[in-house]
Amino acid sequence: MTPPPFSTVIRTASRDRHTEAENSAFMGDLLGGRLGVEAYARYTEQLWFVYRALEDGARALAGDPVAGPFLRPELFRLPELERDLDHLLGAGWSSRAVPLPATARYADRVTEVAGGWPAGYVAHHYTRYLGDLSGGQLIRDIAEKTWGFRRKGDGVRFYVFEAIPNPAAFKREYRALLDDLAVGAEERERVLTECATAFELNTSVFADLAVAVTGAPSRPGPSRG
Ligand code: 1FH
Repeated sequence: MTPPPFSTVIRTASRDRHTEAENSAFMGDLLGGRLGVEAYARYTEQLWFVYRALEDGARALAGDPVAGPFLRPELFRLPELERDLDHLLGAGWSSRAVPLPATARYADRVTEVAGGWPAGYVAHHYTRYLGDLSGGQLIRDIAEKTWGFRRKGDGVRFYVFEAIPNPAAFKREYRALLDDLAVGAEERERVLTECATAFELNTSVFADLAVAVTGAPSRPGPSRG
């Protein structure tokens, strides 16, 4: 029996934690239109810390045999996030931006693996960028309708991959890179664990955001199966 390709293994292994993140109360409230644009701005600000770590890490890993093939410039989000934040928070936002505790832990972990464990970095890269290319499009659609951003304009540029005209084809190529990840079986297991950590860190950021934005701890979200 041929084992399933690693892209399938990683996807299956992440499924439950994906549902958990998707059902976080903060995201439900945000996308259900129950929170104001300040909450969306705060969320976007937190993403900036995460992508700064991811993309500073990418620079450090260029040419690495394991992580190098994943570092496609068309994925980089930092310039788009910065334009969105100029719009959402006004000029000078970067001197006022503060990472929530979970965001700081998340960014620190990304920086740590970027500096010492390329395959671990790939786990974080996959969790964010493949997610952005998938569910991110739904988030953009709702954000445009809820807070009136211009279609694909300032405020939602983070979700627009101008240099990826065909996300489905891009994701296929990306999964092929995962299948060929240049590490052995034991390290692949550790990559799965790091992926779970990446999802948990995202869920923790949402929990911190719930407190920061609504003052109330995150209650369990509605189960959507
Ligand atoms: Fe997602 N995601 N995701 N997602 N997602 C899909 C695939 C991935 C949402 C929908 C989808 C997050 C959030 C949300 C990943 C990571 C993350 C797909 C495509 C859909 C429809 C499934 C398919 O191809 O069959 C929605 C809706 C979300 C918010 C409400 C967050 C938690 C990301 C992690 C950081 C990844 C890695 C994939 C690719 C799987 C694969 O291997 O194909 C989300 C939740 C965003 C809460 C913000 C807040």
